[in-house]
Amino acid sequence: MKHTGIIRTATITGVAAALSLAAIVPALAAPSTDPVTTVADLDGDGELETVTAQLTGDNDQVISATVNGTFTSIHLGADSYAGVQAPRVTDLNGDGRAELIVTQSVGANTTFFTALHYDGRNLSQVVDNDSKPLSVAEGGGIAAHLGYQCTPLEGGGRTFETVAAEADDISADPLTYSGTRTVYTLRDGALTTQSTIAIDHRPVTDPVLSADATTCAQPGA
Ligand SMILES: [Ca+2]
Ligand SMILES: [Ca+2]
Repeated sequence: MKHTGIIRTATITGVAAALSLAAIVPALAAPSTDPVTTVADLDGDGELETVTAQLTGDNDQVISATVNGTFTSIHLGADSYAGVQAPRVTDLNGDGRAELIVTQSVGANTTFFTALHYDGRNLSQVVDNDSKPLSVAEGGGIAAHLGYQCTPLEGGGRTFETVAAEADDISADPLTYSGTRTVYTLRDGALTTQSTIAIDHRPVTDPVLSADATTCAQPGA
């Protein structure tokens, strides 16, 4: 009898394990649609606003905030499989008003982002030199070196810099990368290229490949 009792217990444990596995699998296939939040000073008045990101549909998210009592929101592409992440709170030009770096797609090695700015009334996408919404990549694994960084300007403000380089030979030791570092200034939500620096067979330790995203953080946010 005792022996049977042990088997029964083991079977029940096995069923419970199977059930909990079954509960995890659908959660991966359909990420939570619960909102995620962060805080940012969107209008630069010293008061933090709550910023919310929520998955609203197939590969669609809405980013929203209330600034001085006025609600603003914008729909952006999202990665339904990965779910939404709270936007990164940055100040890409150092003017005291936050820009939001928003995750749009998540790959095995590389994540793609776009950026939002607050124009005094609405959230809108930061655009590049060609008036196209900014898309910036981070990561790249070994085959590529991708990211962004901000650099303080003498006299105030910051430049926003993107790095996009590919490994010259992924079997080389040390690895070297070639590509481009692009230096931008941001004004009224539009980026202007200040310089384009060629990266030519440089090791990842070279400052020209530096891509420390934390340098773009909004102080105090
Ligand atoms: Ca504010
Ligand atoms: Ca700013």
